[in-house]
Amino acid sequence: MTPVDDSARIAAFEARIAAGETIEPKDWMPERYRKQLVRMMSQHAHSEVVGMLPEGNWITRAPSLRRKISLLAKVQDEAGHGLYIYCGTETLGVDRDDLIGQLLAGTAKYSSIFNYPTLTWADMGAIGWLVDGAAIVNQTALAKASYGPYARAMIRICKEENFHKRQGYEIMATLAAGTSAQKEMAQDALNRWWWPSLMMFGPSDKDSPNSAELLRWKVKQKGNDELRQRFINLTVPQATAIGLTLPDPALRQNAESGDWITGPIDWAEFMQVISGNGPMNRERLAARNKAHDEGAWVRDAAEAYAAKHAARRVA
Ligand code: FAQ
Repeated sequence: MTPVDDSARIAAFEARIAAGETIEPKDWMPERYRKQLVRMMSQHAHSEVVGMLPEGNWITRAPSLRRKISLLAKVQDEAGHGLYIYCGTETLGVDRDDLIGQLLAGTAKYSSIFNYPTLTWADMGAIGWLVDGAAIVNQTALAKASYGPYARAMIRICKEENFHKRQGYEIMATLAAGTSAQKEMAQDALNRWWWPSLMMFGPSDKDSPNSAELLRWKVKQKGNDELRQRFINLTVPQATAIGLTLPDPALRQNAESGDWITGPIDWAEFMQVISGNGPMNRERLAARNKAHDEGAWVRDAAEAYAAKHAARRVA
């Protein structure tokens, strides 16, 4: 078979991207663009779904009815985010079952952050404040991504993440203004979640194999380091405002740029976590597999219901 010459189509596609146009599912796109989107969007969807586990763990132990309702709503929102993004991924011609199969088999990536344990109630505050806070910084940029279904999903998701961040920050502020034991609990949670939150943005640009291509195709609007810096600059004054200290003796402000400069990030720890050896990787995958197995009857029932209705329509 003679290889197809796509150079004219690629040039037209890149001109559309350069002009700021949005690419839609039925538009022609280079296979590599499609693959990159499937990779990134499926990892993102998996992260939302696995991300329910660390917080789901505390729903039954929330300290009041109000806290329980907020946490329950937040965890349900994360399930919804997973669904939107899996649907978005299906517009690229992949089967959701295949993606979920990869997650359950441990061959797909999901965000490193969800492989850390939630040890105290203050961790619910730290996750909302820092993890959702980092997700908002990252996803506000993705809301302008060149692929329409992904960008549109991000707009709605960011609105919900804003509520998540506020409920987390409020938990932290309340604990930090409480008894000395409560303040200590909040500080301990911040100490454990700060560095993993910075790792959420991915490796430094110089070690990020996908960034250049994704930036060129305007899937990513900004590099990993720039988004991380934005998150740090937003978060340092928030910690100070509630009397907590970031666990970084090297943290200092650059007088010229105003940027807060952190000490070195432990990228060896990050590599361990994303290769399956973080503190909770095995537990998270086991929990997802258990939930999937226990939900088999729901999938069977939904299929039987759909088949019954399809048969009625034919009759
Ligand atoms: N964890 O070349 P890059 C949330 C991998 S949602 C694990 O820089 P890229 C909401 C990367 O995949 C959180 N792996 O990659 C919530 C690649 O591996 P591959 C999820 C990571 O794609 C809150 C390799 O390293 N958000 O939190 C990570 O250009 C609370 C090289 O990296 C998204 O997924 C990591 N942190 O940039 C839910 C946002 N970082 O695939 C519940 C969308 C990098 O080549 C509770 N994704 N890797 O084998 C993105 O913005 C990007 O994909 C990055 C990575 C920035 C994550």
